[in-house]
Amino acid sequence: MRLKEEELRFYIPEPTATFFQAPSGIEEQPGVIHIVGVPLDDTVSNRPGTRFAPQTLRQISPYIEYTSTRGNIVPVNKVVRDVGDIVLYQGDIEKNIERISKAVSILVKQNNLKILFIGGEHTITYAILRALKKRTLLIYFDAHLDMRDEWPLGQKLSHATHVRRLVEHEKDNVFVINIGARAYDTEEIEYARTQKNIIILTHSILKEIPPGSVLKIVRSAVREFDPEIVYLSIDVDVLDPSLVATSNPEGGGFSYNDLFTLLSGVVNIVQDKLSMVDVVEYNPLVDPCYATAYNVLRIIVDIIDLLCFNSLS
Ligand SMILES: [Mn+2]
Repeated sequence: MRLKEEELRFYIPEPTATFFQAPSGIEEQPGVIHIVGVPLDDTVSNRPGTRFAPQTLRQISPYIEYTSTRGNIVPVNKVVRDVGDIVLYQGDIEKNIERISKAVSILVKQNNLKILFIGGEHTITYAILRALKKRTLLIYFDAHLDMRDEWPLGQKLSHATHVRRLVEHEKDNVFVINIGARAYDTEEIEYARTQKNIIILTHSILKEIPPGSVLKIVRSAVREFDPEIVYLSIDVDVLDPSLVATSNPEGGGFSYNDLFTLLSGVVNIVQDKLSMVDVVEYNPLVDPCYATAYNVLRIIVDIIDLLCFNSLS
């Protein structure tokens, strides 16, 4: 690897086990997806435990079949490299945001590196995007808007406020699309509706319009905003709580098929500019017998398939 390995390894030590038992490290080949665990769990207001997600998913990952929802068998050894988990200082959110941003800025010195981040709580998205310093379109699947001004009251930066902080900080340099929100309060939805660089496609809107119309909205936002990069974030609580255990579950969510239809459509639209994705908020501590980890791993296999299959065929 051309990166300064020593500099990177201060933040991300070599993993002892790897996702899908794929090789560790960094490989600058087109089509290779680098997995980075970000076990941030500092501001979770309901049920803590997301910090254990990267390790748990890594341990279970060799036992699944790598067949994607599209029916492709993903050659994980060829297309996946596990970089490891960013070491964080439990309980120190400011310091941890800084450490995540620093690790990401070292990684992105390498042009066009494709990275799949595994959270951790959703606040990792804020830390990662702050490091990119590019005109960015953020598309996030989430049961929540994460646009409160403070949550809990008095706390400015948390899993429930990070998208608002991002918009405030990056201003015209960021455009945000939420897909699937079904749990929000008056203050945050009013905020979202009054910002020119935010589109919200709530769960109730999605019930009224077909997936093709949703994708049309995404396509025209991409055309009008013309981002340098697109960043995709999947908060797994967009799925119904019967399908995945999370820190902040909300009833009445997406089926896997609902998610996959929109996810694959979005990736298809933004593919050229998409090099980073995160999957956040899975919580193994509320997942007895790891019954729902397999749905999170399916999301991960599907993303790898969607991101790299074109370059393999
Ligand atoms: Mn979220």
